Amino acid sequence: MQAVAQAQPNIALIKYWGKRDVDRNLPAVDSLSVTLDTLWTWMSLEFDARLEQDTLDVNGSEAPSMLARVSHCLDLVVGSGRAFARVESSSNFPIGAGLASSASAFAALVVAADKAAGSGLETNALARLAGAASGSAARSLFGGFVELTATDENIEVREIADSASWPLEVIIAVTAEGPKALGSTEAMIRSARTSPFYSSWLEQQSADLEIARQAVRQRDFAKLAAVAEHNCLKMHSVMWGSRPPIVYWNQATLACMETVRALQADRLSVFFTIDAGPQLKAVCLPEDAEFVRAALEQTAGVIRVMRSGLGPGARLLEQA
Ligand code: 2P0
Repeated sequence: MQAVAQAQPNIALIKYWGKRDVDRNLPAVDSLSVTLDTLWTWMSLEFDARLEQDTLDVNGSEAPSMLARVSHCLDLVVGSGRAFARVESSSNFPIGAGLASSASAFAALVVAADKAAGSGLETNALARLAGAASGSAARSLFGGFVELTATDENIEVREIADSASWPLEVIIAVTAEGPKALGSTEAMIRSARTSPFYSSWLEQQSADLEIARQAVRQRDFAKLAAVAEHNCLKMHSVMWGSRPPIVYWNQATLACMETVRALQADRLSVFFTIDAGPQLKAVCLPEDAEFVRAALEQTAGVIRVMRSGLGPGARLLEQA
């Protein structure tokens, strides 16, 4: 009745933005991501018949605002007639700030719940349950390069290349540490309702995804860089065109983009991507990673940088 799991966040190179079914949280578009290794969330879970309700601790403090989402996810994995659970999570990176903390949290949660309840679900079934809680969490069930495809019925998630087969590095420039003002779910719904660019976003996604898939297959860094930056800026254009506008960037985000442009002019193999928050993620080849890290660290407004390789999907941890 007890289990501990670990999962890492993932960074989308071809982005998920928009929902085809808000109630079931089914993405409107397919996406492609890389799973990280040095950033993690640990999730410890125990079902206990003596509890009168679920309890949730995040990094050592009670987190009542997130409890309903966690309880709903447990109902989906185990069934609503389950015993209540004591859930404790800890992460070694900021939560709610555009660093995909919900992805690693819900991926770890479904793995721990499945084990503690003895459900024995397959990875794709767990990915679907994690995705119902947070769309991007489905991708953190898998490692390396991960593709998520969505239909009106469901999602399919698969690893298209493992982390060792193309060991890219990701440098994360943290430019603000507080939680973001507008959550992704609300922002996606607003984009779909009000952005004049939303329909073209939907139309072009499969073409972007095909180019990215080929780039991964061919280990073609320049090709991946071009399509990933294009897809990222297109997603943010959809947000900027929404009413009221959704702008997650700050001055330091733009300064980091200029740093990446300067590194590219110096022929380093690096590109940027930015999610629903002000942090910039630079993806690069391992031989350039230290230069990229140092340049971003020296960029005006950067609070700190984190460096990660690519890693495995969510998994159980041995218990002490
Ligand atoms: C992604 N993002 O593909 C995109 C790019 C942010 C920008 O998935 O509404 O927490 O809970 O399904 O997964 C962040 O949103 O959204 C996200 P919900 P989620 O990584």
